[in-house]
Amino acid sequence: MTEAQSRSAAGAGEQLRTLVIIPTYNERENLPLIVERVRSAVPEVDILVVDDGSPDGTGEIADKIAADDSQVQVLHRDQKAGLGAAYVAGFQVGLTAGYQILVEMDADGSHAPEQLPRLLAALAHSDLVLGSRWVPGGQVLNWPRSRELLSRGGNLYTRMALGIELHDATGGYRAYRRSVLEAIDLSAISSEGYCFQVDLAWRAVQAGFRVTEVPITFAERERGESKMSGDIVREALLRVTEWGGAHRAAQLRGLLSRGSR
Ligand SMILES: Nc1nc2c(ncn2[C@@H]2O[C@H](COP(=O)(O)OP(=O)(O)OP(=O)(O)O)[C@@H](O)[C@H]2O)c(=O)[nH]1
Ligand SMILES: [Mg+2]
Repeated sequence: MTEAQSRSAAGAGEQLRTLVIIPTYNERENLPLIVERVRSAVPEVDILVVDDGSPDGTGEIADKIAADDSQVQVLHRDQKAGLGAAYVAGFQVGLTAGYQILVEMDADGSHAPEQLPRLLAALAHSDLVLGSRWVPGGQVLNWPRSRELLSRGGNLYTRMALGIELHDATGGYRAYRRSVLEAIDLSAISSEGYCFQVDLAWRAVQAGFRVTEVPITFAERERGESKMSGDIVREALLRVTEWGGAHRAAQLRGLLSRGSR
């Protein structure tokens, strides 16, 4: 299907082959619940669980679910290598298998599968749809004030450093047209935490794709442990600053070379 055909198919409400990728590390309590919710909210989509050898047995639970449901697959990786690497591996599997739409979703229930149709519908007029907590209509439930400030502050900083209009570039509930992921050199991506999300959104914007945001309700995880760490925040801050600096320098060089002509 050409890009134009797939766009009009999405516009007409026709179902494009869609893969929801769920990375897991120690999510044994959450995984069965999230898979069940995705399967009932959007029965036509397939699911790929990408487990990094979770010591709590999440991988085996995923295998059991997959054995009973042909729409669920599992990718096992040897060791915890970060969210970004897990998604890159998942995207590669999905692209090779021919999926037209690839979705990112956390396993811990923060991203409501019931809101997935809203993200998929917005692909009719975009190439990458970000589920956004920080646009009107978006919200976060049960987050401590400190976490909200970190996310809002991180997004404000990202917007200013990169000069982009996105309000939630760090969020991890999103839907990509395959063309976006095909255009990005996935093997060059080494970002891990939230920074991975900014990295992909930034590359998509720079490549000229249409990136839009739809409001979501994000709920704090109820079960299991967070993998969030100070290192993840530091990685994001450093890299966004570097990308912003490089971008501004390129803009300046462009201006100077025009001026000297
Ligand atoms: N495969 C894999 N999945 C990971 C890794 N780190 C985190 N995840 C998963 O990525 C998703 C997001 O991680 P979370 O720990 O929920 O991160 P967060 O949402 O920032 O933090 P909390 O919700 O506060 O716990 C979850 O489904 C995790 O299980 C990893 O190294 N490998
Ligand atoms: Mg989470």
